[in-house]
Amino acid sequence: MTLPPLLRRSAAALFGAALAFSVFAETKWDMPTPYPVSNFHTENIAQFASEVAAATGGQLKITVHANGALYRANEIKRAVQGGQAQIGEIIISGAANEDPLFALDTIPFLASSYFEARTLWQVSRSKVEERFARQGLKVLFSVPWPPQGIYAKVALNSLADLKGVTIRSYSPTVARMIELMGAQPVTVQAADLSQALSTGVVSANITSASTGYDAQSWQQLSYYFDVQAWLPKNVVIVNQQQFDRLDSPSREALLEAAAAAERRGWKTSEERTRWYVEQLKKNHMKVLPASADLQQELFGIGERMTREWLAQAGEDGRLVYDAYRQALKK
Ligand code: PCA
Repeated sequence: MTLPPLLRRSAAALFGAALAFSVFAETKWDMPTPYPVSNFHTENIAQFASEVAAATGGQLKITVHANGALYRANEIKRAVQGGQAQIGEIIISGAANEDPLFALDTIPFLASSYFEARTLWQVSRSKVEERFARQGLKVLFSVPWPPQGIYAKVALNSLADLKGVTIRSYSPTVARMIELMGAQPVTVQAADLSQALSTGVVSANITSASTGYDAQSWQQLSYYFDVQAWLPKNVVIVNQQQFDRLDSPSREALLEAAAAAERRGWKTSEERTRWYVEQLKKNHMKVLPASADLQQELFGIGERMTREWLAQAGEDGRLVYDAYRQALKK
């Protein structure tokens, strides 16, 4: 069909305007994350970002800045709240001082398998989301770390072997546990872990086989006690105002990619756990279960921290806790 000249010109103008609009509508987000590029959380997030770009035809571009490079681990939440970064990844328990709900997944031995961790997330998710929402943050997805164990230089028969030892902590709850262990907590972010160990700022650690592998902890520490105390979760949060500014196809694409990332992340975390532990062994770490004495002492700390948490967490805490116990019985 040939258009009369006037119509042709206006069609061209319209097309030009549409092009200009689509360039204008392109949204670029910065996404600070705390962990190394090769970590499974970061890989999962990289895939999430590329799925969002693909699903929006490049309209929403998320640039991932891993390893605390844009904002350090403990600055990311505030950066997203303030809108300096639009989206980011944090470990939920890093914010435990702000709200007891953020401490729930680091109470020792409350949820120490993938099944239990999944159940705990199912019963606590809406309350955790609500707490973030009060701070102007929308939760997109959450993925657990492998179970947490103790890294040490010497064999541990009981807590007496850790008396006064400086132990690296990544959250207020972990610090509380270390205190109750009779040791000395020092907060060190994952990105600084190997340096803190090699300079002697800390001489033991509580984390997963995954982070022990990332930090090559066999260089300073000889033992990994695979006590499986809890599975802390990371969460990807977005600034609610930035989210609201997206057009609705972009919002949908983001939520869909987030749901896929959550499913994929839980699966990968569980599947890789054994592999990570194998890597520690391959690098000549002694991987051991806790001795009966140590286990009993740690369980005692878990019970105490559960009581302390219930006392702090009020009505909502009690509801979540009861729902969790109930769900496990089914
Ligand atoms: N790795 C992170 C948090 C929990 C984990 O397994 C870290 O050690 O910082």
